Amino acid sequence: MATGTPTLLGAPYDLASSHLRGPALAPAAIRTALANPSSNSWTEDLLDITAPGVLADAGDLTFADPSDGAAVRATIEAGVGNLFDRGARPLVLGGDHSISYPAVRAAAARFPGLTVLHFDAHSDLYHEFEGDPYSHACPFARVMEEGQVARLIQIGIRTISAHQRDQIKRFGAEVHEMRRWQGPFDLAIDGPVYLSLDLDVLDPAFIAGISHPEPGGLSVRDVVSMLQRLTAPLIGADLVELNPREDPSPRSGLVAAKLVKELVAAFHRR
Ligand SMILES: [Mn+2]
Repeated sequence: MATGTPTLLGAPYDLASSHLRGPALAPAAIRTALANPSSNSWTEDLLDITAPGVLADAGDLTFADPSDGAAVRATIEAGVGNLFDRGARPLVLGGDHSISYPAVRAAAARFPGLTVLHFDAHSDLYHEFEGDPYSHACPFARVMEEGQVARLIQIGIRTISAHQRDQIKRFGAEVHEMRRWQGPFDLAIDGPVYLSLDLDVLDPAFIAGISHPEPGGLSVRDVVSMLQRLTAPLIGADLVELNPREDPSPRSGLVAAKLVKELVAAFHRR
């Protein structure tokens, strides 16, 4: 099941962002960072991501009319579904976090019993945000309403409101709040996993190029360690919310690229 080549797919879309534009620039910035000679192409457990069969790149999705959110979501769901149907394992580069709803839909339709493993400062479970049910603050509410996902596990959360607390209960989300963080741990997950990684799970000390910096977060090493301890079969993933406009240096892109590399390693572990 979880054997296809991890394959990058850019979703350069940020019109569902509630605060700042910029994540549409992220797929290009992450590819540039992956090729930056400041580092090499090896993961920490000695996988060369430029070797044949380790990581493919399907390029970026194109959105004929980015102002048509329904069409954008349909394009993402079809593009991710197409990769699954070709036997690949998509690694979607957002984009803002709204892209995860259509991406998870494509995954859940093909993998019964799917667990969504979600790293984020935010639960992204708003029923609607500023009138938009497809805002980047809402993707996991839409996912859970459809009942196609077995488990939603959230890690790094530190912005729960009363409404989101109610949504967490309503959907049975398993939330590992940042206030109780005691270091990286093993996750017991049976069955296929889709991993959604919002870069703002990181403490702003580690990354400037994000739209919603939330103090009190994880270190890069914490996230890398969680990825390295993941043994459940990964069938797909996304990495979202890099905002290159918020960091004129290459450093935030390099953080994203580091996490892409360790995600690729996690894909190959099973
Ligand atoms: Mn977030």
